[in-house]
Amino acid sequence: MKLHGYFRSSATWRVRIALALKGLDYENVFHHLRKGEQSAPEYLRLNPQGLIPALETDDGDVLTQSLAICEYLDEVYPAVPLLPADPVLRAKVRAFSYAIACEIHPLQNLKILKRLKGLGFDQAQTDQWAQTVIEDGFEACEKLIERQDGPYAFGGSVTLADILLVPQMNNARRFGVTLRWPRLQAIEAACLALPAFQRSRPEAQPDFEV
Ligand SMILES: N[C@@H](CCC(=O)N[C@@H](CS)C(=O)NCC(=O)O)C(=O)O
Repeated sequence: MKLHGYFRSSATWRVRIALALKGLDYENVFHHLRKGEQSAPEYLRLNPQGLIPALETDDGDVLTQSLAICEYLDEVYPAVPLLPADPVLRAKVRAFSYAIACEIHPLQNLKILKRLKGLGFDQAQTDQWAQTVIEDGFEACEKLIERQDGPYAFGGSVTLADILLVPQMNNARRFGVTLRWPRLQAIEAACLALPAFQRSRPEAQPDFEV
């Protein structure tokens, strides 16, 4: 498999965690987001959305959208499942994951922040925008799991919810959000104690830059 990504991309990071949890080997293809390489014609042939990640499978199919990729990996490589067997719990794990992937992350994505700047926002205002989006989203995420046991978001096994949370916590720090969600912070700490999460951090990637 080939993973098209970028060290800092939180959507790519999700897929790196899923691959690492399942112990799968893959090749990296890096696309420098700040240099706009996600919009190069060769990459747009793989993903017409001009977003990373994309995963080229062993059979030569190209998959896009990190959640769809994680669920594909879970179906094809079911060892170390990323979703609980119970349908209600599975729906809750997906709901938590979508709260991040559909309601927080897209609003603070590079292209949205660039558009805001194009409309006249300065750096402080775009940072404020991103902070508010993340704070509102995390406030809800903390409540979504208040009745769940730890150490992970949904009990004693890592799920898709944890895979979504850890990269988003890093985005929160990058935008200067003061973290004030004890449960989310405890989950992040528990996840980062695992080798699969450690190996998937941006700092551990070959294309990492300060
Ligand atoms: N919903 C997509 C989001 C993908 C996405 O937004 N990727 C970001 C990097 S984390 C990107 O490529 N941004 C490029 C841009 O905004 O121009 C997914 O989960 O794969």
